[in-house]
Amino acid sequence: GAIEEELREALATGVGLEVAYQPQVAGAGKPIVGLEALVRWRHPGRGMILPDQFIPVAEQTGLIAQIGELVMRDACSTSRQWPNLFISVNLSPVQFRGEGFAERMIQIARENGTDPRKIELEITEGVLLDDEGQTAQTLKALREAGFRIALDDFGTGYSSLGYLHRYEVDKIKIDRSFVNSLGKEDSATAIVSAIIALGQAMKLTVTAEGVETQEQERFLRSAGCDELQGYRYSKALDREQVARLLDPTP
Ligand code: G
Ligand code: G
Ligand code: MN
Ligand code: NA
Repeated sequence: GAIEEELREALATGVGLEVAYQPQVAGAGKPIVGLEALVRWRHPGRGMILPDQFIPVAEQTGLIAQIGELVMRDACSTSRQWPNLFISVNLSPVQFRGEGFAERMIQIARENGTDPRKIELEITEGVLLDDEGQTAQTLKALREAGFRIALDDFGTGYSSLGYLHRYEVDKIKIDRSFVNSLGKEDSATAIVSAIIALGQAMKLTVTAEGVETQEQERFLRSAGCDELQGYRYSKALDREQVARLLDPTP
């Protein structure tokens, strides 16, 4: 279709696909510790298109591999610019299943002079649903190279606990639907508290996504959440905006 052709063109010309970065903080009033890379498509006619609208097409057409590599290269160069921060990169299940995926990630980091320990790869249940042997092998290769692994959208899948039991990960990111329901539904309070306690017991870092209000922040802080991300701190920014936020000139 039209989207596929235009996406191919954007990849071929390098015009239109951009990466924005959303800050992650080490707690209320604490410094920025990480940036999540979020791809955007500045379409010549249609304006800014968000990933929900083109990632599925990219997955169906195989273009996701190229998009993923573009995002990874951008993340590596951002990592070089701010070596004290970690950079999070979202992985599509289709991309993860691709032949030689772990090797490509390792190669891109090496080509860009980026320490894989500064790159965090966010995977969702969709990644872990697949063939267990292959998934475990790819995860192992990535972790051995130094990449950190985060379980994104944690708690929304079918078998979140089963995955934690089977696969070694470094971090869990509490899905923003739970954070959004804090203070509105008692179950959200219980679920978020339990996820944080679970993360602490397993010595994993716990990040809350979609933090918007002071009440959510207060609750998450008192429950012992390690990192916070959401509009309360910052939306996704382009690199110049990140630079102004991190290195403000007086
Ligand atoms: O802000 P936002 O609309 O950017 O992101 C919407 C969804 O798209 C999120 O679930 C996010 O994980 C996903 N997403 C954003 N950037 C990427 C990317 O580079 N690759 C993949 N596979 N998904 C992404
Ligand atoms: O699934 P993933 O966690 O990668 O999604 C990131 C998405 O969450 C992006 O679309 C980003 O724009 C969005 N997002 C980030 N912070 C907030 C927030 O505080 N509130 C809401 N509603 N969305 C957010
Ligand atoms: Mn994410
Ligand atoms: Na998420």
